[in-house]
Amino acid sequence: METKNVQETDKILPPELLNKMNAYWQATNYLSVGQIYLYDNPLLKEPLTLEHIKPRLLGHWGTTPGLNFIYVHLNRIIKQYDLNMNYVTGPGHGGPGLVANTYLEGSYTELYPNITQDEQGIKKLFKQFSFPGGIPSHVAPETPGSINEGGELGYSLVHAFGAVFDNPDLIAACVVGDGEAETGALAASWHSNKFLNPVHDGAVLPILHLNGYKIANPTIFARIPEEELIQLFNGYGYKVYWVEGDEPNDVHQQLASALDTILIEIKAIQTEARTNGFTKRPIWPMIVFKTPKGWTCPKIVDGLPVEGTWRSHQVPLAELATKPEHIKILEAWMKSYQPEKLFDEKGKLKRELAELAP
Ligand SMILES: Cc1ncc(C[n+]2csc(CCOP(=O)(O)OP(=O)(O)O)c2C)c(N)n1
Repeated sequence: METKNVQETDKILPPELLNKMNAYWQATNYLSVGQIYLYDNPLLKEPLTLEHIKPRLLGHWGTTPGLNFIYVHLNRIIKQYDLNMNYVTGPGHGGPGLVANTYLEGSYTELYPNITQDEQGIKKLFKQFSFPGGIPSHVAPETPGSINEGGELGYSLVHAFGAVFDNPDLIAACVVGDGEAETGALAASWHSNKFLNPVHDGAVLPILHLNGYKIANPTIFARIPEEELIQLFNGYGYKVYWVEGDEPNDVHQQLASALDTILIEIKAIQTEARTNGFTKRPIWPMIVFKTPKGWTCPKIVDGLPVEGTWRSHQVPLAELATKPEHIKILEAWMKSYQPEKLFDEKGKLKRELAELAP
């Protein structure tokens, strides 16, 4: 069977880099939660109260920590290997994550100078999200670097292939939601690899985000046996790298290891075809990224599981106005990312973390 399990591979991230990448992920998660909920008190310097919270909550948390996790890893390989890479987001409803990343890397402030890299800027970043006169809850044209708007699921993979045709140096990393994968358009798009010529086209790296749920229902890919899923992708012409877990450091090592191996494989496919000619369609690598939906949000609220379930899809704590005890849960959730270790006293991302972005 064409699969490679990376769970037992060597730990390739040195401890210092691992810690920084995890902190960067926490910063993106902090800013994502803040965008969904906060109207004021952006760095939680005061105890959180209802006045600091938006009256109408709208956004999608569930997909966001996974998108953020992948983003920090792509940042590493772009920097380390000087790659020409773009990030295609199938779950475009994970808008807070993409906005958080473009803010932390500086492009947001470059385009919108009023959203400064300090506490005031973070406050505005939070307030504008899904707010009258502000920005949409999905990745949208106004998100820096965004080429097309999310909203209708199903077109990520075909766009990723379209981006690399006749673009030999580009790698399009494409996150596909397991719910999105059930749309007709996406289900057909796996076959786009049949049209890819490794001599004059670039490469697509599909990353199936297997977080188990589509809004309130389980996904088919999460309910069939793993072996069957791997065989399905083998049949589509892919070699599957399986990355799975809920312990961040372990998943960081797995994903880093998979990405390093995959880059070598892509390079080898391209070098072979570009040296000796395109004689046989290659088997391209892809990743299955199996992590909990809503990863790092409260595990249980009012006795019901939230992290790792469909309850985390949109706004995990949606009744803050009527349940004051939930405000404490939200505060503890946001503080679990330790914002004081991520941002300096003025609210700027610490330099050693900012250096991670390309
Ligand atoms: C074509 C289409 N059908 C339905 C929806 C409504 N919708 C928004 S998010 C979502 C679930 C997506 O699940 P998945 O792709 O697995 O993303 P994630 O679980 O990571 O949020 C659905 C069905 C949509 N946006 N587009």
